[in-house]
Amino acid sequence: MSNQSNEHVKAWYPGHVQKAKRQIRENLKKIDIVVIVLDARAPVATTSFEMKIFKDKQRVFLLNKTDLADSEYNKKWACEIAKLYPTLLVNKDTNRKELLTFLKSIPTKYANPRIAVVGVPNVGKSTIINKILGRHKAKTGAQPGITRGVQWVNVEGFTVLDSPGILFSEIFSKDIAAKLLLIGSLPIENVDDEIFDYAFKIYASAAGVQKDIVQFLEEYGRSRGLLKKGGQVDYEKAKTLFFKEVSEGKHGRLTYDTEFEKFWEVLKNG
Ligand SMILES: Nc1nc2c(ncn2[C@@H]2O[C@H](COP(=O)(O)OP(=O)(O)OP(=O)(O)O)[C@@H](O)[C@H]2O)c(=O)[nH]1
Ligand SMILES: [Mg+2]
Repeated sequence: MSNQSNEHVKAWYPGHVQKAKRQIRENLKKIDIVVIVLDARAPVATTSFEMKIFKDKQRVFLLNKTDLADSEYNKKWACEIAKLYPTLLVNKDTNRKELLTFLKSIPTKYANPRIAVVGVPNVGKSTIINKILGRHKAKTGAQPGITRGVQWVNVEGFTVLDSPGILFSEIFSKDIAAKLLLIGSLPIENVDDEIFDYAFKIYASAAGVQKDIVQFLEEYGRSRGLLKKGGQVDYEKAKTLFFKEVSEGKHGRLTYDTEFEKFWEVLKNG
């Protein structure tokens, strides 16, 4: 297959995801600061979306789900991205004060900057927005939305868009698709076996697993009792459960993207 293809990824994202992508475009003019949420396990794959729409905005990065990624790589990635952009390592347990202090430190010419949180599916955007909003939950005291269903909320010196911009690439490489699968950003039912095999290799290499996917799922399926009537392993069930568990960090803290130059390349070309 070509390196720029989604032929192995079917169906594509559902309507609400398409809608969120549209909303961010409609609100673009109003946004001063774009908070781009990446998954710390795959900072390159999660940067793979149309970044150029934000080219004249102040961009900052949150490397989220650090609890699921390799701690040494977390530090390395934060240092790398911080060379050009304000960057913070976060996870679901990061306290609100730390997050707000970071947001307040962002250079901006606006007195009350308008902030939007964006990223590919499932990187933790809603969790982060809720943390920023704190008790200022959407609706109470909110200004009317620019777009129906979207509201700007005043929070301690910022105006925050209360729903995330979901972005995704229309076209991406097999490598990126596999990594998005490993972190739970691409629905399992949407990818074909070639991506599963490729994703397993990436996982195995990061985790130091020597087996191939067939051997591995055979043992895994048996150990979980995922068997068919005749007693053979139910390969489909084993595969689905295994990749779900990997994406939830149940098979170790692993970082799949380890090449810094690729990040800058994707950012430049996106
Ligand atoms: N382990 C871990 N899980 C997290 C973290 N942040 C979010 N999650 C979990 O990841 C899942 C997705 O989080 P959301 O905040 O809904 O992510 P989202 O980007 O808004 O997802 P979409 O709206 O579907 O695009 C949820 O199950 C969260 O509980 C984190 O830092 N660590
Ligand atoms: Mg969400």
